[in-house]
Amino acid sequence: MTRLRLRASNSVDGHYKILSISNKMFWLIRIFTILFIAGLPHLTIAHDFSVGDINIEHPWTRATPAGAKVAGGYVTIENFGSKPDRLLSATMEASKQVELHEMSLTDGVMRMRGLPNGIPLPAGGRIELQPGGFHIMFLDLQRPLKQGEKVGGTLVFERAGVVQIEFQIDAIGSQGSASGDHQH
Ligand SMILES: [Cu+2]
Repeated sequence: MTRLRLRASNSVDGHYKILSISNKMFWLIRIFTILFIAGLPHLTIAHDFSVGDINIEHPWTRATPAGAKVAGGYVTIENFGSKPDRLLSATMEASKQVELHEMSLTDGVMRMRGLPNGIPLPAGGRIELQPGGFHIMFLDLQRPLKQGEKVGGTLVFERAGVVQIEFQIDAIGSQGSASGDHQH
């Protein structure tokens, strides 16, 4: 009875308007659900690159606010070879200057130092560049990095040579899978 009265008190137009909105919402939700599920592999399965015996897993950095000049880059690198290698340097399209750095906690103070000799990569070994530890340092950003975009770059290895990669831009404040912070 209540429903009948409600319908009777609404104009036919009003009733259909409500229906059509909820139909649109229904389709929007369906489309977003499909897009979300379709997008999941990209979110959960890292993007990988390789060169020779070296596998490069999920290079990423953070979105930056307008005017920011520096950012840290992170990646996991595995050496499947029987000989040691070394990450010598890196480049990134949006930064004129890029260095390899290490953050470490010394006497309760986080310190950062440049690694002009690169980062050693033992045979069969794995190094993780992550917030609070080894990282790639973008020192002269030419533009803000936007969440969701991918920015090209390279990693240069002593043995394996140069490999083209893409840095995925995650949210401002993202910590990746690691804990600790990287303040600049
Ligand atoms: Cu740094």
